[in-house]
Amino acid sequence: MIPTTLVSALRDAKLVVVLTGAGVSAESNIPTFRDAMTGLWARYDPQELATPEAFLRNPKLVWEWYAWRRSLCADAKPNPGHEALAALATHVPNLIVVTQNVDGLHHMAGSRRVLELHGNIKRTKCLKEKRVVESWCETDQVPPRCPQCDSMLRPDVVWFGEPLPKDVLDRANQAAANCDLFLSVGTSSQVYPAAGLVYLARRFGAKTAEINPDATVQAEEMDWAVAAPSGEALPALLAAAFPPKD
Ligand code: BJW
Repeated sequence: MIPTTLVSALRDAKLVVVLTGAGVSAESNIPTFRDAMTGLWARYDPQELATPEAFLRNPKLVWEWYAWRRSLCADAKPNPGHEALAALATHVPNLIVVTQNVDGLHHMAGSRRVLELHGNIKRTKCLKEKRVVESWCETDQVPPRCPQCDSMLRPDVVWFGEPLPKDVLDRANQAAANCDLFLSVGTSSQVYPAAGLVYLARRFGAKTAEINPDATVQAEEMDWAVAAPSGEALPALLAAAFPPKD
């Protein structure tokens, strides 16, 4: 399943960047966005739920949709794909996970160097002052209010048309430009700027690989495309590059 040349590139790499998307959490029972039958956008309209305009139009609807998604994430556990990435970081000199996921499962699996490009669903921030509010009271008011400025709380995630957190994006760009190996795992590679990181990595000389059961628009441009679920391919890659010692 894993090309031997990819295994060698992993063994030789000084800095590995792994861009992850919703597919990495699919095996933890968190729905993806764009899978044809099971993706969230097959059932829900992103323009009504994942834009700042949607929140201003109907804050209660958006808050309640995210409350449902938050409960899915709260019940979820890391899968073998998350665990393999955390283990891989103990074998290679430097490994940075750049994730589009908001579920926190990489941290839960034990990954330490994680850049969350699209925020984290477990946090909220207030609409007016953008102050992060880690915990809040569920009251009759939906959405709840910021205890300090009394503006509405919203999920601390990045909606369409919003800028990504600048410091996080800067660090992701820097990591991509400096890595030897860039792995794109479980993402449809349709959402920018995240989908552009692989081009930056290539321009600065990195080898690139995709892990996804369905080849994406970027597959042909990669050095390797592994057509398999990440919960199988990442443990297989780890075992091939760094076999357990007995
Ligand atoms: C498996 C698997 C298994 C299944 N194993 N794999 C350039 C060109 C065109 C457009 C743009 C551009 N630059 C910017 C834009 C606009 C826009 C954009 O990209 N639009 C495109 C969709 C057309 N981008 C933005 O608006 C971004 N902001 C921005 O650019 O701001 C600029 C700005 C600057 C200054 C001032 C103002 C603005 C923001 C994007 C935010 C995206 N937000 C969401 C919601 C986050 C919160 C939430 O969770 O609700 O992020 S949308 C959604 O898509 C979510 C995801 O993180 C993101 C990416 O999705 P992902 O992870 O790739 O999931 P899927 O479902 O698409 O793919 C899953 C894959 O897994 C599939 O391929 C499966 O095959 C695979 N899979 N099982 C491995 N077991």
